[in-house]
Amino acid sequence: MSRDVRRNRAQGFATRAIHLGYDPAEHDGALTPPIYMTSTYALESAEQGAAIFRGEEPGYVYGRTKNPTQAILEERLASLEGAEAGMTAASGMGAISSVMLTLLSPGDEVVIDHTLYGNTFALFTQGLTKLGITARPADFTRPETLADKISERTKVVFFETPANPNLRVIDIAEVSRLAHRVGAKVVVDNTFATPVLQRPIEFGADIVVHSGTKYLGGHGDLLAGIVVGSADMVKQVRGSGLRWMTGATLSPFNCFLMLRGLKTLEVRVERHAASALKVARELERHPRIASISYPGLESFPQFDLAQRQMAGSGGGLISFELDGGLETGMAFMNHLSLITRAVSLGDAETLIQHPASMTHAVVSRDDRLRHGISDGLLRLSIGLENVDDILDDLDQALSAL
Ligand code: 4LM
Repeated sequence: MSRDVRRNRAQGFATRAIHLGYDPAEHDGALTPPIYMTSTYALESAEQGAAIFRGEEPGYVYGRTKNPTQAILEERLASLEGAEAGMTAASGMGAISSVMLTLLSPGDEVVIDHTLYGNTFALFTQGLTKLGITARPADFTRPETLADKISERTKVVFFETPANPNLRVIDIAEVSRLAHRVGAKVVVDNTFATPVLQRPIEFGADIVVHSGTKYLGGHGDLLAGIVVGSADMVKQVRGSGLRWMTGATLSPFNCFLMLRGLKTLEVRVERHAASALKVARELERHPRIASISYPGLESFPQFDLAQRQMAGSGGGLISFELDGGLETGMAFMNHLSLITRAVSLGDAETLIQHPASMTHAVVSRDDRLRHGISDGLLRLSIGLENVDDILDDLDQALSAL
């Protein structure tokens, strides 16, 4: 197959997720991309090595910044997100911190949505503050309140949509418009929606990050992070953030696992979302459910925005609270048998976790309550099992209360 076919960005999402960036003819016909398990590269001559180091010749010199298995994955991910270029990292936190350490300097300000994955919130409010960078949390679901927070000192505006763990949805186009008025870079964490449902760059974002540990890997067997954006931006993040600030490189073996996961990303996400909608509708009807948040339910406060921004889908996650709050929630989790008590999400297995004591334990109780993360909130990541079995397990655990 010719190289051009392997670089055809006009092809459909699933086709690119399987083929883009790889030509078997360049690898002895191997159908699956080889894992280049090497830390360093033999240079043809001292002069050639120096030229590659200077950036005057293409080529590989050392595995912390570049590897051929990584390069296939990065090109594929960039295409799926509609970006010019991509970079992989050792974890979602490695990706986010590589970006922030590239873009920010002492004295700069970051405006962040107040609902973020717990450790991301900690990076901004406890980590980067040590370097003289100020984080200003705001409620991004009400963009009109952002005018007070965004100023000439704002270099980055960061949010997740849907947000972890309560699935609030943020208007990417509107927030990007406000941020760009002061020249701030808009960085969106697209972990929950995946590029199957939402491509933030199409709505005006500058950089998209992911925890590739979740849907992109999809099988609960790897940690990974992703950064995509303009070629120039990704070059900067690779050349400083990744190369000499974090060193958070993704191993070639995990690149192979993620390339394998990507082949089924579209069918998996469609199935996760179809099952999640069924489960959300059932839970919403149940008398023991005090509140439920699922972007695909008509009762979701930002239903119209979610439909518009997420290709008419609600995604694969549901958050809810039982009557009786925390105590009932804990008992319910312990009654489950098929559904696994575990943090993380986007795996084949349906997972349930308690944000206040698990993913968001690093956030103070005051902050959590202010951000709509109540003590009793539970987060369910709908897996790929038969949906009737997921429903049966939820039903028996609710009946046992
Ligand atoms: C969890 N999340 O929620 P690594 N961005 C988002 C995330 O949900 C996460 C990360 C970044 C969970 C982990 C235990 C929206 C993580 C961080 O875990 O560093 O790949 O990604 O259950």
